[in-house]
Amino acid sequence: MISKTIRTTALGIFGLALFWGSPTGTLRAQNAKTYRPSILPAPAKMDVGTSALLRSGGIEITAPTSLKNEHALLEAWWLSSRLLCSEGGKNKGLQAKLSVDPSLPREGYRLSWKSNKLELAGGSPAGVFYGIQTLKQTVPLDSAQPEVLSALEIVDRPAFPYRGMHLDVSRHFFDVAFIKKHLDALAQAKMNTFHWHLTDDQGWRIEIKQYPRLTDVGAWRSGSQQGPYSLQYFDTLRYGGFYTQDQIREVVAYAAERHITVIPEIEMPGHALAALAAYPQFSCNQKPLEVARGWGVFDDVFCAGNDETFVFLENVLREVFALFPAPYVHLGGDECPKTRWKACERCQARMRTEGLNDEHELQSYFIQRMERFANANGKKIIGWDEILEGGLAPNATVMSWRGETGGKAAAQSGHDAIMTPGNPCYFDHYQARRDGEPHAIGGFNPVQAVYLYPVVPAGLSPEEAKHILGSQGNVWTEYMLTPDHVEYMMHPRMEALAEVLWTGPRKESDVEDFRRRLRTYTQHLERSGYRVASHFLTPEPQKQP
Ligand code: TNX
Repeated sequence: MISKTIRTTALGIFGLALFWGSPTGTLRAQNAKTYRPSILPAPAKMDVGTSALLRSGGIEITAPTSLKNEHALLEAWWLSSRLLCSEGGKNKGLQAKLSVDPSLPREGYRLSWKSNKLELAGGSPAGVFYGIQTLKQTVPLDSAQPEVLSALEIVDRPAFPYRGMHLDVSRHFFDVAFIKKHLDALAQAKMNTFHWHLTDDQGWRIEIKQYPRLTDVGAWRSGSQQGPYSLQYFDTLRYGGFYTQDQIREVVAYAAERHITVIPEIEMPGHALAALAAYPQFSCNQKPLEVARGWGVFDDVFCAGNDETFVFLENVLREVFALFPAPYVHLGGDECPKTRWKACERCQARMRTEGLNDEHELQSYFIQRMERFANANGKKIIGWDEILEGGLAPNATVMSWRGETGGKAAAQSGHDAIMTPGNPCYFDHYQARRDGEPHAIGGFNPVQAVYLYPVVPAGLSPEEAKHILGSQGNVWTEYMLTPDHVEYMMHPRMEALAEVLWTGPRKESDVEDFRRRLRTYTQHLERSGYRVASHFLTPEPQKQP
C-alpha cells in the first residue's frame, strides 16, 4: 500500500480567503449554491445527497501500488481543481481511498463521496480510472464561486466492451502532440479503443526498420487533391510524415496510461499504393508506382500470387506486433479492386493451385493466410466487412461499415463484430445542413442520429447479439487538413457515441438531458483547447436537403 499526504500552502491560503469572505466567517452549506454535477456519459446509477462537500485544501490518498497512475491522476486533479473540502467551517482536506474490487465489472466502478471522505473502487485499474473521469466532472468549472458539491453515490459500468474511435492519418498526417490530445479526449469520454489507420494509398505512416523505403518513399506524396472531389484539382506541394517506432511506443504507452488500447491498421490487399510505390515488386505489374495524390480506390494492390508479398507483409507485421500490445491487428481488407488480379498470371496460377473459384475467393485466401500468421503470433484480426466476401477468415472480427449487414451476418455466423455503419458512425459526413459548413465528403450524420444509434442490429437473437462488441466513430481525413477541423468533425459526435456505448442505447426522451449535460462538457473541452461544433448545442433551423 502506498499512502501519501499532500498539503499545499497555496491551497491553504485560498481556503482562508474563502472563510474570511463569507458573512459569518464560516462557509455553511445552506449559504452556498448547491452544484448538481452533470456527468457525461451518464452513469448507470447516481444519487446526489444533501450533505455538503465544501472546498478545502489538502488531500490524503490511500491506494495500492497497482493504482499508481490513478493515484497520481487523482492527486493532480485535486490540486488543479483548487477545491477546498471542509465541514462546519473546519478545513479538513480530502481523504481519498482507491481500491480494486474484483466483484465489480472490469471497467465499472463505485464512487462514494461524503463530506471529506471519498471512496472509489473499480473492477480493475480501468474502472478506477473511469471513476476519476467522472469525478473530474463533479466540480463546477469556475471554482472561484463558493458552490457546494453535494454528496455523491455512483455505481457505474459500461454497456459495451468496445468503445472506439478511428483516425485516418494517411490522407492527412497528424503529429504525436495531436494524437495525445486526441487520446485525452477519448479517455475523458470513457472510450477505450483507438483504431489508428496508419497506411493507405496516400501515405505509409509507420517506420518499419526492415523496409526503410516504406517511409523514405511511401510516406511522401508529390501533391494533394484539394477541394471537392468533382473539381479534380491537385496542388504540387510535397506532403507527408510518419511516426518513428519510438514515437509509436510513446503513443501506445500514453494510451495505456489512459486505459486505451491502440489497434493499428495495416491495409491489405487494397489501399496499398504507398507501400507499392516504395516496393513495386509486390504489385502484380511490378512497375514503378507513385504514392496517390488523389482520393478514391486504386487498381494497383498487393499481388496475391507472389509468395514474396506474404513474406514482406509478415515481416512488416512482426515489427508492428512488437510495437502494439493490443490483442488485435486490423488488416483492412476493404475496397480491393480485382482488376490486376484478373490479368495477373501469378494470381491466376494461385487460384488454380488453391482451387479458388473467383477473385473474391482469392481475397479470402489472402486474408486467411495473413490471419494464420497473425494467430500464430498471438494476434486476432479485424477486417472491414469485405472480408466476408469469398469466405470469412475463421477467427476474424468484422468491422461493419457498409451498413449493418456485415456485422449482422458475422454475428449470425458466430463471429464478433464492431458496428461502424456509414450512417451514423462516419464523422467525415456533414453534421448540419447549413451554409458555411466546411466541405465534407458528403452524407449527413447529425449528433442526434449518432445519439439515437441502437448499435445492436435488429433481428439478432440474444446469443448472436453478444457478438456485437460495440461501435466506433470513423474519422477519414480526405477533407480534414488540420487538427482543428478533425476536432470540429469529432466533437460532439464522439461524445454522443460515447454515451450510447457507455450508458447504453438512448431514447428520444433522453436527448434534451444529454444536450444540457453536453453544454457543461463542452465548456470543459473548450477550456482544454478543443474545437467543438455547436450545431447541436444551439440548434438552428436546418436547410431542406
Ligand atoms: C471508405 S470505410 C473507405 C475509406 C474512405 C472512406 C471515406 C472504408 C473501409 N474505406 O478508404 O476514406 O470511405 O468516407
